[in-house]
Amino acid sequence: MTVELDARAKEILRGNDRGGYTVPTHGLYPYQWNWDSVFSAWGFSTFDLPRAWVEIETLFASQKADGMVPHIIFHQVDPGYFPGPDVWQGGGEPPTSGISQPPVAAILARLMWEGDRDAGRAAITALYPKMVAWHRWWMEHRVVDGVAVVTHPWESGRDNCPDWDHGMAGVDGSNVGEYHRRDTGHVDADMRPKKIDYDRYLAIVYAGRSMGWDQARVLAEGPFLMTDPAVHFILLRAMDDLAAIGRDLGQDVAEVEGWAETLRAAVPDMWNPDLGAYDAYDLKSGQWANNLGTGAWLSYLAGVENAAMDARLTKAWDKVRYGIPSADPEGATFNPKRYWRGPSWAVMNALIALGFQRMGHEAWDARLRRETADMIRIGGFAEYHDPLDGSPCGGANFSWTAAIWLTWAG
Ligand code: 9YW
Repeated sequence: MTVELDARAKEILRGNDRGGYTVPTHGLYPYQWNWDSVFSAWGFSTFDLPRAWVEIETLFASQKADGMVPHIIFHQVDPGYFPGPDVWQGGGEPPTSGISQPPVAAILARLMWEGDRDAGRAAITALYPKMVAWHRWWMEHRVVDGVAVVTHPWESGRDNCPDWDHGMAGVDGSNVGEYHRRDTGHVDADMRPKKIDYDRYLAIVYAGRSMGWDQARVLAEGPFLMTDPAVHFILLRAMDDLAAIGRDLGQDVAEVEGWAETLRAAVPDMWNPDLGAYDAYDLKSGQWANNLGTGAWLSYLAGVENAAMDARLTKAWDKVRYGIPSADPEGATFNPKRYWRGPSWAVMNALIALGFQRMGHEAWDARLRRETADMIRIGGFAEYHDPLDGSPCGGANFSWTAAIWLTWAG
């Protein structure tokens, strides 16, 4: 069984390879997505290391002059996905979107590099200054008072999770006109964000576009701005990993270490005492999200933990059977099949497990790995899974789920 799943996972990655970059899955997502691509690279690194490094090189080839690495790169126009390059108008050749995605590159590149330094030396040496530039972009354009923020739910990678409900309520989506969604033609509409969400996603894109994606203006004037503990902890961990890579390469890492210090010093500011956990905060309306979600779970990744929160989190985990739920199972809006509002994501479980490993939570790591493997055995290489019964949700033959099987779960 395991051998068969290994072979199938490799087949999926090879099948989603479009030559230098990997699509998340055929049909639903026909372009290169930033963090999907890095997870795919990690997956490739288990059986084709040169191909793995090429994946990250292709991603960074679309880095903007200001250092941003875009969230989607539209290599070949495909009518199967909306909104495409004509809507985004993010510039570039190939064209890109106008926002970024969680900066996991340094975290996984370090693992790849430490797995085989000789094979990775040239690639990591070329990549290092690009990753520094991207992290500088985050510090300059997506960190407010030391805390990481997102200017669009898509920038967080967790589109419709309950974290964003307050911020989204403040976005006027009534003027976006008629448009034709393609996602619901590929997968069950009950597993996707709702129309009201899409109207607002588009309204935020139109606002950024009208500012010519001037990122200082997007931050200051955009219609959505929330702190994101998940991105914060990912960025903080990525800073530590980037500094480690830099030291290995004999670079002066003082600037990177300084960024890590800034982010670390602000961790207490993300603590919501009423929730008893790290939480997202809406900078527009001044409200906590009050959601026990992925952000809290990712704290371990950055070497942060809190005994009071541990108990809250494990209680939520115990309510489901297959991995970490993307929203609190006891929350009023929990839905085990609707995208980021409850389902378990193999890719998130793997990232959370890297945190457990960092903090020496071996039993949690083993449990999460077992549950994720079981979920994939039940539901296959789906985009994500129902955390109650492991059934497959969203798109099938998903690159990042295949990658997680090969690197950690399988
Ligand atoms: C979208 C590709 C992307 C992921 C995101 C996920 C979803 C929807 O799909 O975004 O249309 O961009 O939320 O994390 O990168 O798999």
